[in-house]
This record gives sequence, C-alpha cells and structure tokens, in this order.
Amino acid sequence: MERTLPGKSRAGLDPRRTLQHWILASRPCVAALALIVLSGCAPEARPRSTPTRSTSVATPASPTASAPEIDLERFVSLPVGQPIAGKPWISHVTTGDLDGDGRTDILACDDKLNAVVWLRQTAPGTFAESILRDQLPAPVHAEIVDFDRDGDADVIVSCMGQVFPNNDKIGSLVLLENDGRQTFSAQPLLEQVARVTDARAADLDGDGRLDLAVAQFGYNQGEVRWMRNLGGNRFESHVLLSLPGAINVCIADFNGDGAPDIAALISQNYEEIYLFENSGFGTFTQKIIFGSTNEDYGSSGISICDLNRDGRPDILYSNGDGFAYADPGKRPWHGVQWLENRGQGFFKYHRIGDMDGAYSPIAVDLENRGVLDVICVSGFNDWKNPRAASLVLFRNDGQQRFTRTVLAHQPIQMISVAAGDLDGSGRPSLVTGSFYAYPPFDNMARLTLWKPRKP
Ligand SMILES: [Ca+2]
Ligand SMILES: [Ca+2]
Ligand SMILES: [Ca+2]
Ligand SMILES: [Ca+2]
Repeated sequence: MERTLPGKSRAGLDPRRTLQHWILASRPCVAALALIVLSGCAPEARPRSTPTRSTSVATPASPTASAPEIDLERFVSLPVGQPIAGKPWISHVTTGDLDGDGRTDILACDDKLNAVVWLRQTAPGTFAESILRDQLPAPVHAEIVDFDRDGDADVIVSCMGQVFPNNDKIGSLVLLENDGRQTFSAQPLLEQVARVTDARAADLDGDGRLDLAVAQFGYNQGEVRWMRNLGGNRFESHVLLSLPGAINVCIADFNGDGAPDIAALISQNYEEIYLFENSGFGTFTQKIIFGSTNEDYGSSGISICDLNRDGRPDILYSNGDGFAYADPGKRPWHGVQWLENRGQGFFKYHRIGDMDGAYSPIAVDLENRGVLDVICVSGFNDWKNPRAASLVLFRNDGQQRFTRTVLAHQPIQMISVAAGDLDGSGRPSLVTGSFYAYPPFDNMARLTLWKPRKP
C-alpha cells in the first residue's frame, strides 16, 4: 500500500483536490484527477451559497519563532497494547472509563485491523488490549458517550469505508451499545453515505434524546449533517453543509444561549471553520469563523476547550496536514492556534506556535495548576532528521502566552493524542497513535503511553 507520491508540481495538479488528511491517494486516483483537471473539466469553484463571514484570516507570523526548548525527560514513554506488526495505522485514540471501574481506559481505531480496540486499565498503568469490535470499515473516530442514557458507556464509531480517496457512498456510523457488562452490539446509525470522519452526540433539539452531528469528508463530495434522534435508533438527517473535506465536528454552546451549537472543520478545497448556531430546536444558522487565504494551509484538527477559563468554549486548531501536498511533508506555516470565543458567536484568532506536521491539538492541565497547556503530535516532518519533533508541548503561562517545548523525537508519524489519568497518579498521562503511510519506516510504534515522571 505504501508508495511514493507522484512528483507533480502544483502547476499541473492541485493536490488539495486529490490528497487530504490521512486519506492517501492512490496513483490511479491522482492520475485520473490530473486528467480531469488538464482537460478542463475540473469541478466548478465555490459551488455553494455564501454564508456570513465574521473573519477571514491570513496566516500570521508565529509569536514563538525562537529556538524551541527540549525536554525529553518530562514523560516516560513505553509501548502499550499489542506489539507492532507491519506498519501500524492508528487513526484515533481517546480515553474514558468504558467499564465504570474508576480507571481510565484507552480506545483506539486500528485501520489495519478495521477494528476499535479497547485497552482496559486493569491496574494502575497496566493495560490489557482486546478487540471491542471488528469488521468496522476504516474506523477513524471513536466517541465514548452514554448514547441511550441507560447508565453505561457506549461508543459511536465513524467509519470512512476506506482510507483512500473515494467518492462512493461507503461511509457509515455505528453505535456500539453496551449491555452493561461490556458486551457491545453493533447497530448501524447511518450507512451508504460519503465517508464519515467524525460524529458527536448532544441533545440538539431539546427533546431529551441525544442527537448527532456528523462530519463526512467524502472526496469531491462531502457534507456536515445533524441527525435528529426519533427514538428506537431511528433518525432524521438534515444536511447543514455540502462541501467536501469535513474532518471534525465539535459541539458546545458557543454563543452562550443555552443551546448546543456545532463547529466544523473543512479542509478540502477550502480551509475553513464553520459555526452552526442552534436555535434550540434543531434549526441552525451558519457562518465562517475562520478562513485561511493559504489554500495549502493543511487544516488537520480542532478540539474544544476553555483555554482562557472565561467560561466560554474556545477552539483549538492545528494545521499540519502533509498528506495534502503532491510532495508530502512539513511546511513552514504548519502550527497550532486557538480561536478565542468572544461571545455572541464571535471569535478572535491567536497563533500559539509553529509546529511541522501538527495534528490532534488537545488542551491538558499537565501540571495540575489550573492552567491549560496545549499538546500536539506531528504526522509529517523531516523524519530523516533525528531532531525533528514528534510530540510538542506549548506551555501556557496562564495568560495564553505559550512556550514551545519539544517532548519527543520518536516515535515518528503520530496523528492522534489523548490525555487522561492512565497510571493512577492523578496526573495526566498521554497516549498517542501512529499511522505510517510514507517512509521512513523506522522509529515506529503503534500505541505509546507517556507517563509523567515522578517529581
Ligand atoms: Ca448506554
Ligand atoms: Ca434530541
Ligand atoms: Ca448556543
Ligand atoms: Ca474561553
């Protein structure tokens, strides 16, 4: 499966329309699209209605351009779960207490196994891996939530169908419903749709049942939708946006009116973050709250946190998608930023720092000081260089001024990170997942646990 990409310049082929975010183009796809572009039959630009734009932001200079600090001693890293076999494809990791025993477990999407695996914390810092569910076609996001509200943790799995670009309706959404004894039955919630990359649950229409927001990357066709839960695993779908390249949806009450809103990251053709403000009854008003003028910006992920602790949920945002280029790799504008929620649906952009190949930004109070730091992994970098950073901390001084510290140079090619008390110490540990699509295939890992060193 692994291969080098065609060495075509952007002058002949816009790779943005061929390759994207852990969606790896095969040569036939690229060649076919090049042919379409060269023969003048490219899809029409901007085939959509124009929403209200509150900001349109060029890539500003980073405030942390000075040489980074390095602290390889902050965490002890060790492999966790099954040993690697071949080249691992872990697309997503998350943490949560799946069996309700008070210990935080790890869930991961393994795209070589086409399975969601459960790493149960059996004793402090000790994990036993089992397959929670297999026969899931290219699972790329697992969301732990008590979806049926019966008191136990269920899992909602977003499946792309395949990780290679494809316009076919091969995406699906699967509920793994917990019987209370950690036997999970798989129930399809959505099938035969453009490839699904993310889904989150919240009661979007206020009727007491959890509904869903869904991101569908597709390829040339994708969308953002919400699914009204009618009960009995019946849903009524509403398309919020018809654009390819949706990679994340997040739900929070962004405008403070009491109703959960939806934020979505679009990374194909456009590099934009949309806000869908909820009336409270499941009708939404959309606007763009971030748009880069750099069409190779490489949007790679968003997550929600209240970074400045003012009570308003903010958006952490990374751009480091190296798959998006004909010549995959790092770019000087890759990095991490946050959109500060200023209330009433308005946001202010702040660059946090530069980081080659930045993926999976998360906010973690690493030192238990009531301040959120930012952690990011690198999916793309100059991996021939042993000094290339694969795990980076942006330490918050409490005033949202960040100091960049490199925490690790290996394993390389990590695209997902999650935090939790994974050693029983009460302090946050990290878990990372690696996805090897391109050489070099050294310093590999599958799942890595990062425990804080004892003070
Ligand atoms: Ca449940
Ligand atoms: Ca509902
Ligand atoms: Ca709201
Ligand atoms: Ca805030």
